Amino acid sequence: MFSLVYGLWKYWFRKDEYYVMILGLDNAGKTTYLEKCKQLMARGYSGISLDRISPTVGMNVGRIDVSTIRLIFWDVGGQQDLQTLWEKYYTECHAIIYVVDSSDQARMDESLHILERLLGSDHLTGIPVLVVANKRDKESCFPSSDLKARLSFPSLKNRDCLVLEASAYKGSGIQDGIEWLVQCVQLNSSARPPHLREVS
Ligand code: G3D
Ligand code: MG
Repeated sequence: MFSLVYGLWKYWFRKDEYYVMILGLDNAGKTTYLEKCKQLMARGYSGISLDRISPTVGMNVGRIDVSTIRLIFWDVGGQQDLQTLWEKYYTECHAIIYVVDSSDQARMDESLHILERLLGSDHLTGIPVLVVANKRDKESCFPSSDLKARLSFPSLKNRDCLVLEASAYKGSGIQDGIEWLVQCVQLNSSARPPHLREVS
């Protein structure tokens, strides 16, 4: 009897874990985005001042519970020498958040080229991608319609993709994106099943 009740308890309280990579060029706002996500959506997390975030060396990990599922975020540094690390995580990840600095027209080509190349990986076939047009609070932004118009490359076909304007700094456009992502990873779970985290 005890083992039956214990088994049910574990079943009810287990969480499906999905891994989400936060990628993009250095300075796009990835770490600020992750920090703001946690501040807005992680229960009991008070957070740090966004002005204290320094360039990422290696990787930051964050965690958010949304109803019965847990999202584990990997914010991997975007500097050129760190981009080679990204592919080590492709086989494990369930979704990608790709952050673009929409106030940096000069690096838009470079950013989109990298997005196209990474989505061309066989290990990421069908994986949903949320493209975050970040820093919308800045006056010097290019319109996100420019970005959308350029997102027509073949590796974006046959996957869920959403372009969303956001300001990681102000916190706008963050929750909508995460809620969309939650739906996508669940819909895609037969192709890429979650990891099950049992309560011990
Ligand atoms: P990264 O992790 O992609 O390398 P960071 O980027 O999160 O470290 O952010 C790089 C810089 O962009 C930081 O400024 C950060 O405050 C700023 N930033 C991030 N998101 C936004 C945003 O939505 N709006 C504005 N205005 N700035 C943002 P510093 O000055 O510390 O380099
Ligand atoms: Mg960073």
